[in-house]
Amino acid sequence: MGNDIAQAGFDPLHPSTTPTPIAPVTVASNDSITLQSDFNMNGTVDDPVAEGQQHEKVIYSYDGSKYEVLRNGTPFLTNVQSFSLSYYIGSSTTPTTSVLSSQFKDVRKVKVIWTQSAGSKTERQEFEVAIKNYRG
Ligand SMILES: [Ca+2]
Repeated sequence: MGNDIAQAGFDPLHPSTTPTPIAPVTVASNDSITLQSDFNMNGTVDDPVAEGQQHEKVIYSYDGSKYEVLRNGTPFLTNVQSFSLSYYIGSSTTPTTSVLSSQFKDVRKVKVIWTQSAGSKTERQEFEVAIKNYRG
């Protein structure tokens, strides 16, 4: 998941801000994120991709009723008791869970927190990932 976030916005055919490069993030909510890139370097985000190619659109979402985090519809984490995403916008040093669509291009870093249970144990994971292809 960290790699998917870090690589989002990979778009070597659009190195400057004109024409507009591919936005790394197109959905940024508290329990779901959609990332996109141009890994096969054909200038567009392919969804679906050809067989054997890396997904260019990646969606992580939390299904609380099943305690699962899905990656493109396939279970990625199970026994997940809580899952939350928050976002650093532009130069802000405080993450927010409320991102306007006009701010998606300004998502600079993503904070991920989840708790997972196994028997009587609960494990908490927390990390932040910078979007390496952030262009603001
Ligand atoms: Ca592509």
